[in-house]
Amino acid sequence: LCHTALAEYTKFPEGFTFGVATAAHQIEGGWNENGKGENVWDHLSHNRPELIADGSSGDVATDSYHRYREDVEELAYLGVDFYRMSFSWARLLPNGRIDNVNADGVRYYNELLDALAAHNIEPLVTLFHWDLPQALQDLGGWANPHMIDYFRDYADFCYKTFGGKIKSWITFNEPYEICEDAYGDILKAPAVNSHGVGNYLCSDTLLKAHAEAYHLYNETYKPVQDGKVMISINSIWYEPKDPSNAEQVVLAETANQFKFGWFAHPIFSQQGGYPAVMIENVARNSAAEGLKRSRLTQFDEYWTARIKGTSDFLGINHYTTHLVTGAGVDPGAKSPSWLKDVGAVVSTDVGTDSASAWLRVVPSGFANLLRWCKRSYSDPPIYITENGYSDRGELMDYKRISYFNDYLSEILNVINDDGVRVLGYTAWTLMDNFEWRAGFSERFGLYHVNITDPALPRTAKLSADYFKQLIANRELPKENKYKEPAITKV
Ligand code: GBH
Repeated sequence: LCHTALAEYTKFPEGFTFGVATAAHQIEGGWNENGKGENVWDHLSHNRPELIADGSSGDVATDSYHRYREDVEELAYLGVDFYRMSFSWARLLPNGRIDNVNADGVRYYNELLDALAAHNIEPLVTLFHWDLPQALQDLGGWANPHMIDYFRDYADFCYKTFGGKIKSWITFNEPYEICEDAYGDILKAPAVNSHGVGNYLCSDTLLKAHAEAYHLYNETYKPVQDGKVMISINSIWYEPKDPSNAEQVVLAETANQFKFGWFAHPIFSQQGGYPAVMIENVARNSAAEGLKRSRLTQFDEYWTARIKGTSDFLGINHYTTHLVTGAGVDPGAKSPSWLKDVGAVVSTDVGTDSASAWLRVVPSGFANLLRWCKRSYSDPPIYITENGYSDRGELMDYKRISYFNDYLSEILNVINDDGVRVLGYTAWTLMDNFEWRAGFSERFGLYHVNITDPALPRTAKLSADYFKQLIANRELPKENKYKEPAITKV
């Protein structure tokens, strides 16, 4: 696999937009300042610090609660069209409910949105990027169906309060990670670890909550505010280890239906509801376990219709590709579990590496994913809402640049060769930040942040320069002046 060949296409189409992303809990800090309530990540990092690689937390993070003006200066320097950010639910509504509004939270986001507007940077705001108010978690969080109402109320509050300044909304960031990693495992807060059960209770509630927030905007706010609402779904794209092995080909498709299709199929497919193979596998395993009902609740007619079509764009977060190596129960699968329900053995032994064990560099997988989305979901308009590479924070981050360049080149290939409608691209992330359970040990930023200096100074990496040029020219660099200098042997 050679990814350094000169790109066939270099120019981005007219109207294609570029941005960078962050998430509130990863950058804001100020975790208990001026009325903010505790969220599930505050709770996890304070009560189970052993679960965070470097024992760190989001207490201070990159201190964007105080330093947001610096962030906006960096965004202006990069020349981005838009900034993808998220609201901290517990900063706005400390107990999660609308009977207790934190005025300081409203002030903070208004100032940030005004600073963006002053630089002509469009906000793209995510309502939920994983930081659930702990008060709602105490009631069961996303496993509690009443969350549909709490989320709709929160969305309503945000549309009403900030909707005049925001034209693009994302309801949920990465529903798979919310349900599987946080309820079906301990990889994300609140680390419920109800594998094979809590994960599916979560998806039932989350998809309904998403649909309600979408319909609310469409009916009540869109006529006045004229904006769009979407969801961002993460894909680990699965490919057969041996493409000539028919069983592996089928299983890779099954894995993609379980991973991306779990949330995309109910919203973007013609039929709606969960993918057939998911319904089948979970029902079969549930019966074998002696259960009376499938662990995966199906949507009835009302909800199938109500969830279908509730996203103006398909938001895709994409980082990596993994392999399916055969049938059976993956050695890492708990019982019961999502992975056991998939029924495939998976491997990360593909491409080149990064600082994150899960993140392998496989640009061709990105193109395959995008073509698959076009085929599976009737050619939806697509925004790439995250894409990025981790290292240990080097300033001369040649590998990040080559990752961006190769992945962007695949976007151009599918736009030009396959007519995939990719409308915009978002780099993850503006600056090194609190990388969840990895703490600050894995870094994805265009800007370096020195977390040992209390002033938390930000320094542009070489990739910031690359991204700035890319946006200014709307074109991949013809000659790669960002290539790592060859090491001369003496
Ligand atoms: C995104 O998740 C998030 O939206 C963003 O907040 C985050 O900072 C960024 O990517 C970089 O990670 O190693 O076994 O713990 C990407 C999806 C979810 C993929 C967690 C890797 C970790 C599995 N990621 N998963 S494990």
